[in-house]
Amino acid sequence: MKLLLISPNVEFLPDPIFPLGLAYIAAALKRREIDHRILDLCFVTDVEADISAEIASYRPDIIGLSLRNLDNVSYPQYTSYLPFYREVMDIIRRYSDSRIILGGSAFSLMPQDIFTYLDADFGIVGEGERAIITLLERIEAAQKTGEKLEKYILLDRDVGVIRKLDEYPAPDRSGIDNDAYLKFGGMGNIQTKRGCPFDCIYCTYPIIEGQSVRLRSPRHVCDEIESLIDIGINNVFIVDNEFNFPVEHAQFVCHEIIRRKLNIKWSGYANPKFIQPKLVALMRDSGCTGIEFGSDAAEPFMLKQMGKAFTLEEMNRASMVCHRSGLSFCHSLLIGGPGETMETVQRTFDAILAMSPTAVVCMVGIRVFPGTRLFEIARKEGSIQTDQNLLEPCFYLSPAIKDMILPFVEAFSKEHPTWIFPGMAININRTLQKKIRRLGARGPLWEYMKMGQRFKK
Ligand code: B12
Ligand code: SF4
Repeated sequence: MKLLLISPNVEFLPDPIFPLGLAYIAAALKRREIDHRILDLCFVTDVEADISAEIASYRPDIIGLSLRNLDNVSYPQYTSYLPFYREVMDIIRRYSDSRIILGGSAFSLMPQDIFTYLDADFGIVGEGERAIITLLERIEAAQKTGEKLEKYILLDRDVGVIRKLDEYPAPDRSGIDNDAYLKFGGMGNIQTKRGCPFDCIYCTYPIIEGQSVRLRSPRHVCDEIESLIDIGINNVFIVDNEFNFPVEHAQFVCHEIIRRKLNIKWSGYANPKFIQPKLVALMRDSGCTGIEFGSDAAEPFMLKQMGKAFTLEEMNRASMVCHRSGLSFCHSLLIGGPGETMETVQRTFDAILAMSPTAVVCMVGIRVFPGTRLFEIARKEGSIQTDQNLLEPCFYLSPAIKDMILPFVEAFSKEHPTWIFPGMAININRTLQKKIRRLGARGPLWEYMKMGQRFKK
């Protein structure tokens, strides 16, 4: 059986992102010696020509599509990627009668709706390494008996989550243009664990990866880093939901990087609650150039409303620890949650300014996803209907700030050039990104906000 894996993620902001999920699927197929190829559409100029050529030369039996993003979760400048995915599906159908499998984080968020919208044959919810093998075995068995397999979606609970991540191979990055991601995206990526046990009201990460934390051993993580260095990738984003939880795991990974003297620079997400001077020193010494706190707010009432497990004091302390150890840090904010007022916004902005971060990434309005507590709140308040199609843009924005927040942010941003507002294209756009990357700058763009300002001037 021949499988063509396609990555249709062509989003370039904040950076083009290496399709890590697809590389994990490729590794699982390779281990089973299943014939497969990868077609990454990110840097392709003529999508139809590339898809049709690949289908003509490879003649796949099955095509797998990795749907990473559903939309840009940004308000008011919202972009849905679904119409492009639909275009890709139409092109595939025009040139091939292969059956099509959907997977990826976007698919896992609203599987039934996306399955219907794209009219696929099969879908896999959740992590795909084990599930893809199960599905291919079923397809093969049906082919042998001549049974016609109906369209269906394989749920994560059908195959169970992978408890021991080390038992699965590291991502297979061959077949993907790693150099292009380093050049245009500034970094590669790596995962050291899966799952998040916290319960922030809007967050989809525990839905996608589950709530139980499953760790890779530092040995496996560092073996993978070594293989990245071998192919010239010397800067990575650690895609874990929160790198510094559990603290011991983070420490072990840093220790192993230091012990092996791996020449790698890295960045990732962190939780202010688990920031300790000893850990931050280890992070810095192992090559960390910057961390991004998923803070959302900086005001006691709103932190509670958003379901955050840390306090304003812990945010202040974490910021101080970063300053003292010379580590760049960024706070990302989500403005407009339940109960937000212009007073709470002002208090959050004032508190963040006092923490003096390297940069701030601020979203206004919160994309609502099914399965989250915010979805239930919005439904109870009547701001979304039970049968509403959530593939369409749907943002929660507290009624008390709805009419005032955008002009307020616009004015505020003029005085604060290191604050990025992606939903309003303030202090981030393709031109600025290209200029920064052209200088060979690696790592997340927010680390270069000061340089970006010089370009703007
Ligand atoms: C790290 C991260 C980032 C980093 C990436 C840094 C980097 N260099 O890698 C940054 C901050 C840059 C980022 C940016 C964005 N992100 Co982001 N990001 C994540 C995060 C936390 C992890 C993604 C990851 O790498 N996971 C690890 C890989 C291995 O998992 P995976 O891709 O899900 O793959 C598994 C399965 O899905 C499945 N699978 C994958 N492909 C396939 C294919 C087939 C055929 C099958 C069967 C299975 C399968 O198997 C894989 C292995 O188990 C996720 C949230 C999450 N926890 O998933 C959000 C997430 C993917 N991001 C999201 C979004 C929206 C964005 C942005 C659009 C936000 C913005 N406006 O800037 C941009 C888009 C950037 C781009 N060019 O694509 C959304 C996407 C869904 C949605 N809501 O649309 C997510 C899910 C978060 C959310 N808000 O819900 N992101
Ligand atoms: S925001 Fe961070 S801590 Fe909260 S649930 Fe999501 S991943 Fe977990």
